[in-house]
Amino acid sequence: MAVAVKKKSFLDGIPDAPPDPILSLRTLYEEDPAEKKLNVSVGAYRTDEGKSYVLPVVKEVETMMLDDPSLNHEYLPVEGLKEFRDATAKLAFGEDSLAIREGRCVTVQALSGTGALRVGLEFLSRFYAQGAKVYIPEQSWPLHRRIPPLSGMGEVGLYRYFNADTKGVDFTGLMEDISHAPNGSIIVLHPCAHNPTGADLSFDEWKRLCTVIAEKGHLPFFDAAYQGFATGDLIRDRFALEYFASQGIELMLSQSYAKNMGLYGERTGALSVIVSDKSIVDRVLTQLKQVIRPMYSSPPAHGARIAATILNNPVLFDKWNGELKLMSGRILEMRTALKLALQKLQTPGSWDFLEKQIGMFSYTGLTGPEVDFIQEKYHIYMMRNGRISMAGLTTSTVDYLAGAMHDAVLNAPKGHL
Ligand code: KET
Repeated sequence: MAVAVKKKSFLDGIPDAPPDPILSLRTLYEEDPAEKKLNVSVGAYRTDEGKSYVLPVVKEVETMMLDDPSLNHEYLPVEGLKEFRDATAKLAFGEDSLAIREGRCVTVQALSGTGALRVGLEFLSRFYAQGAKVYIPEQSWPLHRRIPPLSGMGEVGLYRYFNADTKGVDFTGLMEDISHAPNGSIIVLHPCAHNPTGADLSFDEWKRLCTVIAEKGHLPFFDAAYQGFATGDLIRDRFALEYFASQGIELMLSQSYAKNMGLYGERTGALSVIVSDKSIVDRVLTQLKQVIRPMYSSPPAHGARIAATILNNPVLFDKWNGELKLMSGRILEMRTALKLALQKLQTPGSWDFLEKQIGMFSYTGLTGPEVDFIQEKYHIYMMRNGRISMAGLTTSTVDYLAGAMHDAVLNAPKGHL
């Protein structure tokens, strides 16, 4: 017999949590009974048939793994799979990276990019100068704003990033803000395929930024979620990482294999810390393990094994490169197709920028009311800041999206709310 309940639930006053600006759209899309609908919200690659995609090279490795008697389901160490940790640092900083050769780079496996950011920021909250602020671009992935306070780093500061007129990087504004931030601030940077704007710094701008960061004693924290997805070239896309590391600067890096290997749900990623002095490295590693162990104990093995196999085998690595070129190439085709479709409709505005933006997303400039209008009338789901995942678009859906955008630009309520 149940005991008599005398009081209300201790959760009685629990408020509703605000919906996630990206992930909630998937639920809305799935629940939408409309026959014609489209989801271009989350940054996940789809084939031209609109299907999610397992990279052939990943499938090949998984097939090999099935028959590999040496594999088991034991725990990985707290810091993750050694073969993966070593290879992922080289992918980011280069095979010949001085920092790696000098033993100044510490890498731990993490729960994909998000987990790496979280572990990295918790680590900084314990050991970085008290009161230092984390700066993120004014336009950024929403979790960049949320993770630092939850990790004990306080509210973030913002630096200017995007020029809405040129649809490119506001490099003057960015440099001003980074040089006015208090010395020793933590600067979150997207090394390529900036999310959501698709606007990246040029190589020359990265070099100039590196000089200012060094002069100010800032700590750059790179978030690399799209290596290989910006240009299709893993080496070109790591320019900023390789360059900063080569300048002897201390830095942090989160890496994700969600997009570039399509390992979204396998939570495959890494956190690296480059320090100036080799003698600190062991202590950094033990303290990173102290952050990880009570958080989730140890990372998942499957994705790390796949990534390690691909990264360490030249034949598989080449196949992966080819597949990255195909994926990023399809995204480029969608950019051109959307631009042409809008131009054909004579939608007001210039749409050339769609081709200039880089990576998975287009930052269309559509306003909140225009996005709402499109969602309501056309059942097309995109982020309310006007971000579209180009990877979610297909040859057969481009015209539908262009038509909806055209209608919205002409007929949606004006304003920015
Ligand atoms: N950093 C950036 C810049 C990023 O866009 C994402 C994911 C991540 C990190 C984290 O990815 P992870 O799956 O933890 O490795 N962005 C897409 C998905 C998401 O929001 O979770 C997105 O912007 O749609």
